[in-house]
Amino acid sequence: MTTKRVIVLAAGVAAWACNGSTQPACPPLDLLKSGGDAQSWYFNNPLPTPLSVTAIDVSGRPVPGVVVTWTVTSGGVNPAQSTTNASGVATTIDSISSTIQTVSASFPGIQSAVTFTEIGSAPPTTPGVSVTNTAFTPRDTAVKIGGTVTWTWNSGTILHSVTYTGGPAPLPADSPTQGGVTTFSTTFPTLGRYTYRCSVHPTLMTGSVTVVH
Ligand SMILES: [Cu+2]
Repeated sequence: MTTKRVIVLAAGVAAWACNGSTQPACPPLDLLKSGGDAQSWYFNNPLPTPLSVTAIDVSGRPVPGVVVTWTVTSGGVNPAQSTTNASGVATTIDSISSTIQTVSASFPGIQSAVTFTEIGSAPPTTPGVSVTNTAFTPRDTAVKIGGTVTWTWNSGTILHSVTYTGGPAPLPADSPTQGGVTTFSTTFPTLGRYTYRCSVHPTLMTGSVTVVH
């Protein structure tokens, strides 16, 4: 059988198999970004949100079973290939090792690859948090492992605390409930995300510290 006849036969089968609005979906035509684009995070740490794409056919229906290849300009993705699930979605975990990273997702025959752009930076080693009436600013802080976070009270005589509520065990020591011109510091030797709140204003004042590489 000639190559030309094989192609005609294959096209005919595909058209029959995916005709109309019922499943199965047609062969994949394109990828759509489903999540994880334009994140800012720290060098050599997995981005908080995995990168994900959805394979769609000519009618926009999700296509399962498509092997997606992820290509990075720096850093790395794990895995470098992933297969779309029953919802047509493939994901990968991404890490950055430069200021700007471009990740592309594609499969053989795709019209044009999808690209993600991520921003990397070095994590701070001594970040500060302001304690005011009634918020921690910034609410979410990142620190390099082994670094120290310092909270500075800017709340006059109104009392607040830094009271840990979650994170890798053992939790760090809490601050006193205090006001005036004062500070409190915690050094973080363990990777992970810690949550804390003010014991006086537990619903108004919450925060987190994420310890990264
Ligand atoms: Cu408070």
